[in-house]
Amino acid sequence: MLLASAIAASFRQNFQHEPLLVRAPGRVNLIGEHTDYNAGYVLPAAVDKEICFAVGLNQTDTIRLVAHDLQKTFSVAAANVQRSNTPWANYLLGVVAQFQKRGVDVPGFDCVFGGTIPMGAGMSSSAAVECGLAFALNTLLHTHLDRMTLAHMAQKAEHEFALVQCGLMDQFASLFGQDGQVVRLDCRSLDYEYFPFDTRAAQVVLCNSGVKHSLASSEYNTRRQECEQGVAVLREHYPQLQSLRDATLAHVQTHRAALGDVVYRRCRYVVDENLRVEAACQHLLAGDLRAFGQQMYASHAGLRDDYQVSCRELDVLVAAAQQAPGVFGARMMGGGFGGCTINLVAPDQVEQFIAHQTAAYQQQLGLPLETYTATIVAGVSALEPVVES
Ligand code: GAF
Repeated sequence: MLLASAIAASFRQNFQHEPLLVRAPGRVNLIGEHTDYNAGYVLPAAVDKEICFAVGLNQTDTIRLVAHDLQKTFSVAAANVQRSNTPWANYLLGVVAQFQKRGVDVPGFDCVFGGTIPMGAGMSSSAAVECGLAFALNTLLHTHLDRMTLAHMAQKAEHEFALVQCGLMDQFASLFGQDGQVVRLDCRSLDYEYFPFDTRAAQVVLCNSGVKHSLASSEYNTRRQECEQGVAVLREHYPQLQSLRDATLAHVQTHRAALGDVVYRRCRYVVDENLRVEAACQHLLAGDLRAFGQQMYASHAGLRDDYQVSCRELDVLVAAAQQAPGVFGARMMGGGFGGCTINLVAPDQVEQFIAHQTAAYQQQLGLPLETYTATIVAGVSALEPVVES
């Protein structure tokens, strides 16, 4: 509530009226990486690193935004919302544009936002920003859009204003998270299923490499194109194949030469990773965290060797985790090229694990390590008004 109080206070100070308060969580992903835009499976959860919003209509034609953490402001006429040169504002403007595209007349509003999701850590701070504002506007403008529609609008905002051709996972996780549950999403049918995650058996610990490579978004878009190339080649032989979700290992191996080495590897990774999500969910249901963890290590190897989105720092952290006490599994998480590793650790070994990882990172790369123990929480919600004392 401390964060919400600070954001509410900043709103009142800047704008002298009462806001709606909304919280939007970041996410972890246990397994199923780069599968969402291939119509495959993902297994994310919303976590207790959040962005808090204070938003209120201001009876003018102007949208006024305050990035609390950056101490920056931005304003624009509501009738003139377009992609700007201010990256942080684009996530919000992109959401406004989606409402406008649906024919909603968005009036002037004020918004202060800030939070605890580390930037560039692969925990989807951008999706939380998009989803939080989408939820707030949906409430204030009485547009009654359902959460799946809001998730798609937030994803489109990312495509059109941040220029990253992301899948739906991050926005879905931020909006559909449930306390203590991970959720498997079928990114084609949009069916989803919650699985209880027993924190007495394992804790989710994130190791932040502190690395954010500038090529992350360009390489992300390239991976997406490579997958599409793979689909185009395979479809010549299997006309019913819509996406890599429909491909089998036999398909990609049979047409390896036509795919070419790079695209072949990308396809192989996606096919394997979808199988791993299925297997991992069975292990989770059976309470077999060791077997679940083996799928995580295999996922990391695929991301490193076939999909080629890892980096030295992430590889060092995963290799160190394999030697650490009490670890069931570890892998890089999110788009790649930096950010966090996700680790499943026996609760009574978390302290030793963190000490082990910190020492290994320092010894091998001379770098400091930030770690977070994540709690799985509910998705985006409104908060009770914070009364000033
Ligand atoms: C990023 C994207 F935003 C997601 O849609 C997903 O593709 C992920 O990278 C990789 O699994 O977080």
